Parts: sequence; C-alpha cells; structure tokens
Amino acid sequence: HGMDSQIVIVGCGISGIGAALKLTKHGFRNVRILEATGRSGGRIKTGKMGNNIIEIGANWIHGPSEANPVFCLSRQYSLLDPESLTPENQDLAIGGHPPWVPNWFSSSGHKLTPELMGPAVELFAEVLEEGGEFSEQGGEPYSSVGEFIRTEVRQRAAERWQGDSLSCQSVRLSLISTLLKAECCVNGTHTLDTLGLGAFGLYKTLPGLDCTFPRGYEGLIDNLMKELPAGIVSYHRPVSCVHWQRVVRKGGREYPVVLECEDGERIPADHVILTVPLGYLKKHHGTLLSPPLPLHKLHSVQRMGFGTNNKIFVEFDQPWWDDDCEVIYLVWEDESDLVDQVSDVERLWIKKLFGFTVLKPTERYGHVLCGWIAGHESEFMETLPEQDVTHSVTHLIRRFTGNPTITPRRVLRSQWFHDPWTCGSYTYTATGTSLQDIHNLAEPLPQQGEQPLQVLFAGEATHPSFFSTVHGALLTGWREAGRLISHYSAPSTFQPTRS
Ligand code: 6YU
Repeated sequence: HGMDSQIVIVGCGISGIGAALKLTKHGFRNVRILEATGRSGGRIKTGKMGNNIIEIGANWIHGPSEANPVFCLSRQYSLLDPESLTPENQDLAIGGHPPWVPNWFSSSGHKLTPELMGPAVELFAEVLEEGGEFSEQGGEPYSSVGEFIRTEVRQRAAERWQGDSLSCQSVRLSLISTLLKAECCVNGTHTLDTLGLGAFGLYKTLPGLDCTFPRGYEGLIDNLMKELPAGIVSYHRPVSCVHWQRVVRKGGREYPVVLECEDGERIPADHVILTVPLGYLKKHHGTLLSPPLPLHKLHSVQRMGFGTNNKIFVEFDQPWWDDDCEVIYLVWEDESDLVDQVSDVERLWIKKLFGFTVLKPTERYGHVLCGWIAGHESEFMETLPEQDVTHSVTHLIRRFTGNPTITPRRVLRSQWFHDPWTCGSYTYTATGTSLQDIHNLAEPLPQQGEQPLQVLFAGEATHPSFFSTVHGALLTGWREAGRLISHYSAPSTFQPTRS
C-alpha cells in the first residue's frame, strides 16, 4: 500500500504537526491527527492579558541560529523582530543562560547592590557549568546536581569570602538559594536534588541569544497549520487506547492497530505516532496501550522526570524596577542554607517563586512581569483561587520593595500540572537516568517482524539533547515521519520498492 497506508498521529502539538507536514509533503495520502483539545499547539499557547499578548507555555526560541529549525521556520514566516535575525545575535554563545540585566530585592525590603551580589552570581555560574561536565561513563561524584552545587558552593564560598562580613556572606548564600530555585524552573524539576548529575550534560544549547515572538509563539503554529491539507485534524478527540498487535479488518484490508477514542469511535491504522507528553504517558500508560509497553520502555518512562514550571503574570501601573532591568531576583534573608524547596507547601509556597522576568519592550507591553515558580509549590499554587494568588503576590512585592502601597493591576497564572493532557510542563533527566532512557522512549513498537513500526514515539521527551524545548519536539516529529518514509522507500522482503 505504501503512500496509501493509514497513519494516525495522536496530539496536535508542534511534534505532531511536524510529523504530519513531512508525511503529507512526501506524498502519504491518509494521514490524520487526533487531538484531545479544541486547539492546535499543545504547550505552545499564546494568551491575552488585557491588550497584551502573553505566552502561557513556551516562551523563547532557545538558541536562535541556523541549526535551530524553529528559528529557520519563524524567519521564513517573518515572525521575528529584526534584532533576532542579525548575525551578531545568532553568533552569541550564551550556553543557555542569557546575560540579562538583574535587579535584586531582599526580604527585608532593600535593593541589593551588584557589588554585594556579583561574587555569588559568578560562583553559581561557575559551579553550574562544571555540573554539565560529568560524562555518562566517568562516574558521578555526587548523587544529584543539587548535592554537587551545594557542596561545591559551600566549600568555595568559605574559602573566597572569609574576609567579608558574616551578613555579607549570608546574603550571598541566600541569593544562591534563589538561583537554585531559578534553575528548578529552567529544568522543570521540583528540586535539583532529583536532577541527575551524570545526565545533566546531555542537554545541548545552540548558539544565539534567546528571542521571543512579538506577535506570539502561536503564530508559528498558525503558519504551519496552513500548510497542512484541510480537515486532517479531528479536535476534541481524545484517544483512550491504542490497541496494537491486532488484525483488524475494514474495507477489505487488514490493519495491525486500532485506536479507541473516548467517544467510542474505533479507528484502524497501519502506524500510529504518539506525541502525548511524558507526564500524560506516566499517568496513563496502563490504559493507553494494549498490550502494555514492554518493560524496558515502561521503566524509562517511569525513571525520566517530568515536572512543573508555571508562570504568574503581574501587571503594574508603574515599574518598581530599573529601566534597563530584565530579571528580578527575590532574596530571602533566612535562606543562607542553600535550599530550593519550602518546609510547608501550603503556608510558604510563594517562597519558591524565585523572581520575575520583565516583558520587553515596554512600549509594547507596559509594565508586565512574568513570575516563575516550579515544583510541588507550583502545583499547589494551581489549586488556589486566583484572588489568593493575587493576594500572595501583592504581599510579596510590598515586602520586598518595602512599599506597602504597590497594587498589581492584574494577575494571571498558568496551570500546567492540572492540564489533563499535559500533567506538568516538560521533561528533565532525573537521578538514575541516562541517554539510554531517552533512546528507549523513542524506540518504536515493534522494531522488527512482519508488521514493524505500529506505534512510533515523538514529542520533546524523546529528543536525546534538546528535550524540554520546541525545537527538540519538532525534530522528533520529523524524525518519526522520516522513519516511516525510509520504511516505505527501503527495499524489503515484505514491501515492493517505493510507490
Ligand atoms: C522552548 C521555551 N518554555 C514553558 C512552559 C511550558 C513549556 N517549553 P505538546 O504537549 O505540545 O503536544 C501534545 C499534544 O497531545 C497536546 O496538544 C495534547 O492536547 C495532545 N494529547 C494529549 N493526550 C492526548 C490524547 N489522549 N489523545 C489525543 N491528544 C492528546 N520550549 O523551546 N522554549 O521558552 C519553553 C516553556 C510553561 C509548559 C515550555 C519551552 C517546552 C515546549 O513548550 C515543549 O517542549 C513543546 O511545545 C512540546 O511539544 P510536543 O509536541 O512534544 O508536545 C542547562 C539545562 C537544562 C535543561 N533544560 C533547559 C531548557 C529550558 C527549557 N525551557 C523551557 C522554558 C520555557 C520557559
């Protein structure tokens, strides 16, 4: 059958769309996408706060340069600001940490100076970079990224800052706690104690200074969707079970797979590309596949990490930060013991919010901040009524600025953990994981036999070096489409060569 084979893609995020585009452009005639929600884009989701556009999900193109397919497509669709397109911008190697201009505020209501904070910033950056250098085979001297950073920071801080006053040492260590919490957001993990040290270096950064979409990330999705044949996506169509290793007859043909939808419809297929998030797979693997996942694959699903990172957008009439400020760090003076989690989630969850990034340019956004909060504290925050979140954030800002009159105009937060089709934010390499686990996640079922490639796996979690990103997800969609294309082009005992 070749180009007539039935290919069903589960999920209309960037990986599912990427796979569908590559397959249809190659000439496959029976490709369809089943999407649980009423929209395309998945974790790429642009929203509104008043007249401002805000990103509820993915925020930046990480490493916008020639090797990044998301950058190349966005440039082609004219979705980027001219500054993002310059060669200087593409050449900047920032190693995943953009050189943003910081402001620091303390829990006693003071602004902290660069002279005081600088040494802590440098020390943290230095240790963090070394954390990525432990190779897979070389052995891990510490049990996690968290333990490594804390041990090294304590040691080096004691040596380097011994001449400084105790209060100076203490506030610098408190800033390190804030930076640990920020790193929890970057990695989408509850604490750096669950982030594997050996696997930390797997994530690769591309050159280019991270950029945003002036008219929203979803513009990329809209443009890609226009290139797909009309009507190939069925919305509000959650798949409840993928039955593989079957022989299903329909219209005089046999199919190895049948998809069962929540509404009871049964759809036969030759190949299924599953792009559901790892968080969803962790929760539903027992019912989503029948027969179930082979054990080595299941264990990798369980070992790999999938955590929560949420945003809290806050709009003000007037800025309380410097004109050139790009990121605001909140430093709790009682946190010199290098902590990245709170002792009592319900009472102290707001302490996990490390600070805010400033939405720029001001002419476009006005005075809007994006707060970042990861982990169980973030998952608890999702359960609170919006006015409770507003109240906590208002109180927090009044305390750190020492200004009891500041009142946000509007507050809006994301709730990725309670999104039933995502169950969190993105993938991280947990302690005990290695590259092999990602390969296991990506392995198709079955690999060999008379009916190979019945179920294929795409999505950000299946990319060996760009997991947790949009470009990683897109590349996995293309990869799985490519796998089917080669399958039908390669000479084989069972298939006549190409159509
Ligand atoms: C990036 C960024 N970014 C912030 C936040 C989030 C994410 N990412 P999808 O989920 O999109 O699609 C699956 C579809 O399947 C979906 O539509 C479902 O509805 C559907 N589905 C589920 N179940 C179904 C069923 N049963 N039946 C039918 N359909 C079903 N990435 O590049 N830049 O700034 C951010 C950020 C808050 C939540 C991000 C960012 C991650 C991306 O959004 C994400 O990877 C892709 O969109 C996923 O696409 P997909 O197709 O795989 O799934 C040093 C170091 C360390 C390591 N990491 C550092 C990297 C930093 C990561 N950065 C992230 C940061 C932010 C802020």
